[in-house]
Amino acid sequence: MSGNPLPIPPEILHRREWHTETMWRDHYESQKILDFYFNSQRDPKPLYEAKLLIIGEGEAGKTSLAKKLKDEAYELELKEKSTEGIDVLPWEVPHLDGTPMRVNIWDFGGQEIYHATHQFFLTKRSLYLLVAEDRKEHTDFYYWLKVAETFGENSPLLIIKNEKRGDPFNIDERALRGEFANLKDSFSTNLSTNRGLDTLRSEIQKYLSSLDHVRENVPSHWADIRAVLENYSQSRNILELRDYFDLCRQNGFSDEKEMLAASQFLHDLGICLHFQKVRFLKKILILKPEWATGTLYKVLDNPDVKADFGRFNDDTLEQLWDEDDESQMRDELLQLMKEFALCYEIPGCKGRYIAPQLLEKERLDYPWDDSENLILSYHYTFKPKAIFPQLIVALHEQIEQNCRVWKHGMVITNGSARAEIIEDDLYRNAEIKIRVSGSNKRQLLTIVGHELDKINRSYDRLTTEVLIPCNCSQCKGSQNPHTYTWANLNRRQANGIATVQCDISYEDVNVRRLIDDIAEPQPRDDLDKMEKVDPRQSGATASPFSPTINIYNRNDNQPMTTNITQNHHGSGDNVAGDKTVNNYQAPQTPEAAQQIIQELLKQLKIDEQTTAAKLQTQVTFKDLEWQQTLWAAFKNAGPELAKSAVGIALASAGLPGAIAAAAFNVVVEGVRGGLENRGALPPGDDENPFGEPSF
Ligand SMILES: Nc1nc2c(ncn2[C@@H]2O[C@H](COP(=O)(O)OP(=O)(O)O)[C@@H](O)[C@H]2O)c(=O)[nH]1
Ligand SMILES: [Mg+2]
Repeated sequence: MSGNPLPIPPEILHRREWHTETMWRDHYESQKILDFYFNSQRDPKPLYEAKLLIIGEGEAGKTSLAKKLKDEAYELELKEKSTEGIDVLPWEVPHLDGTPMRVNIWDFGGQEIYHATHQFFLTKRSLYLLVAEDRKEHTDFYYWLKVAETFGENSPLLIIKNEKRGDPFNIDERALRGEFANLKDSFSTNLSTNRGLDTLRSEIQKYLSSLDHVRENVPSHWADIRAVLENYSQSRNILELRDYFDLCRQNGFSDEKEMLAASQFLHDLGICLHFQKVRFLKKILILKPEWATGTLYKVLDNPDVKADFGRFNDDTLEQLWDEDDESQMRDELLQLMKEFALCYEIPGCKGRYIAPQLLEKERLDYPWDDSENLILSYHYTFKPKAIFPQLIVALHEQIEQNCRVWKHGMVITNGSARAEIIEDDLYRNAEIKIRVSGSNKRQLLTIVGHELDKINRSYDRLTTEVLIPCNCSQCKGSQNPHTYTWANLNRRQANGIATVQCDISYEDVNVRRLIDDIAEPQPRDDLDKMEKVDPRQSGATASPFSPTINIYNRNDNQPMTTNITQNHHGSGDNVAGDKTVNNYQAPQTPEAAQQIIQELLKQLKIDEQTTAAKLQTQVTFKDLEWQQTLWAAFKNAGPELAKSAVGIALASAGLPGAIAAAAFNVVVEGVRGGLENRGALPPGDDENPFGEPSF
């Protein structure tokens, strides 16, 4: 259903969720889709609601513009209070079809501190206005357009040139348009004289009307509950989940699952916040997102906290969160800050916290043994400013002496291994460099790599490359070695090319050695819990810590890369293949394939009572991705390794010896049958590639 042009919002059709300990996950829940569809057919009601986001540097005139759009008679204030976090202003404007449309204007604080929450509030399917003023030269159009593109996806963007001085100013719009398809147009205005304001308003109205979801139908009881929540938000900031359920029941809902689907929908539209997957937060709906962000920024914007470079404690929170709702919700608000990676609690110091973006900028001094280091770096075409603070929060438990951390770097430890992680202060063609010393280096590198991969993947549109330094006689130990991308080394290995020439020394370097130096052989238990990564969402990221599986299309033999990821806490994930074509996933080495077979078979429910027939049924009815991956792994492992992998997996699951012996053919036939039923058997595989089954 998700590929069909149904009048169903993507929030319902295809939902991404933040899993606290893992990552974003995709959901296709057929019952929910069907319920929504039939409900909206029975009783449809278009919501006529749109979100308008105003972004740009501080002082550009964003708040003034928001107020002027609502009311052109609004008098500019000489000293407009600078926006803390986000303000949300409702604006009624007619749709081009004449129906009144409700527009929520999201006015963002421009200071860098506010960038940390962009990921959560810069939404898709919205209209973006990028406001720039003529008095300051510093509007970085590239940065803001990149931000809007990264978070807003295909949402249209208009540049508003606020000519405060009255002089026209020019930007190289042609160049920007060449790079950013989301940039639709630009307009000049002067907010103190209202020059250009009428045109601007009608253009905005036009773009808002053409957002395709604005007239989407939602079941009428969903629209009702939305209105009820809106009403409640006039008088309160928070609603307990059970009260929300009651309100839903009074408005025609009966099923709690549907109530949660509705609150997720409203969350995605930015109407309220409901973090259903976070233990502390799932029990409340935050009716005013701007209230929540405002309270968080009360802490981050506090002069004392800033002067202390981001350090604060429970007393600070008690003082700053002194209003009724704030003091009652202190635990939840703190949890929200942690959830947004805005702060972490210092290990061993209960009640003391650090907000990493406020840390000292200067690099710390510490001893470092630079012999025999493992080194690699992540290269970002565009690096959102929140990435490094997020990494600090993710790794904070391992920070050396709890204090070797600054705004752009940290040293973490694991046993006697130490890792130094430093980012450059760039956002374009930026780098995060990692070097590891001590023993068990690869293990620590893997930990860092996992966390960083996880963060990178939580951004839909990031492209990153892992760079590995050359180890030829000239580069080894050099501060400026030649580097290879991980993807390149992998392609070489997959195509049987054993060496690569160093650009500096022209020596031929062994590819396998370069790879083995960095990538840890996968620990078995880590692959236990498999998680799916949508290859479209994993971007161009190929990382040694999200071991790569190449998906070969049989016809052109072009590898498409996707990731198998694992994380060091003991969950890993497996690959989602491309469902529409006959691809199969080919793990790089027979050993990796063997490993995958064992891990996939662990997902079966096997005990002493399992018969050959039960086993075959299970395999035949497993999901397509599982089958495709297993099939590819079988072929890459080759008959001997594949057989032994099946034997090991089933025997260790407790399957009686007699069945385990025959199990290989049972599994092969089962998965082949499953693929065949779904029309997903790779061409040429109609014959059992391992010979006739002999049960
Ligand atoms: N003279 C003049 N002042 C403006 C104009 N637009 C905004 N301002 C002033 O510039 C300051 C910053 O504007 P504000 O809307 O708060 O910027 P924001 O930080 O982007 O929200 C305020 O004091 C405004 O009154 C304009 O077009 N002309
Ligand atoms: Mg403002």
